[in-house]
Amino acid sequence: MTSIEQKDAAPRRARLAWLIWIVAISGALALGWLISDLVTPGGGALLGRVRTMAVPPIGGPFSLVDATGTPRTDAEFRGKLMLIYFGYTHCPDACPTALQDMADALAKLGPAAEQVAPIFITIDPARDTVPYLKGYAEQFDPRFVALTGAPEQVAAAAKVYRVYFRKANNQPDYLMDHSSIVYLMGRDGGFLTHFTHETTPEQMADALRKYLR
Ligand SMILES: [Cu+2]
Repeated sequence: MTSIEQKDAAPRRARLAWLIWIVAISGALALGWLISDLVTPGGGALLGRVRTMAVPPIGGPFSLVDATGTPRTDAEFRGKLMLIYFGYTHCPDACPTALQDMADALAKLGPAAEQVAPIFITIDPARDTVPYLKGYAEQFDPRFVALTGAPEQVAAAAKVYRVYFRKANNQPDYLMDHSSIVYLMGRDGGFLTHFTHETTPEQMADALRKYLR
């Protein structure tokens, strides 16, 4: 060790001690802030901000075509609850089950079901053209609005609902891999809750009743 390095050692130790001190103080302040935020009635502003950042909104605009060939957008459903499912008509299992559950839930609501718009959006527009779509969702409930569109329109709708879909293979009678979630959207179009295959029609109806007038 040279004499110059020895001279530097003492100030360096002092700087290090100072740095540790600053880090410790900052950490304590941050922890105090977080704790005071957490004990704030209603959850705390910081926690709310973190939650908002972690969960971007589900849903948004779509511009599609129904089974009669009429253009339809999300905007026309304002004032109603939207019960939305993305699937495809050739689906052997998940889609028929989900659509039947939705229909059964609506049936349990009786006349109040008119406040709910059940919507089926295909993620297989290549096969689910307007004429093909006609009659499919109606089998489950005649109130179903079945929607298709150009591949880009369908992809855009699926994207805002964060629905994953992909061709499972390249056979002529291919299957689609897709997320299978029933979304309940509010009268303002905002996300309220979602249902999975674990949800029974009774549970779905109970959840819907909370938002009925
Ligand atoms: Cu399916």
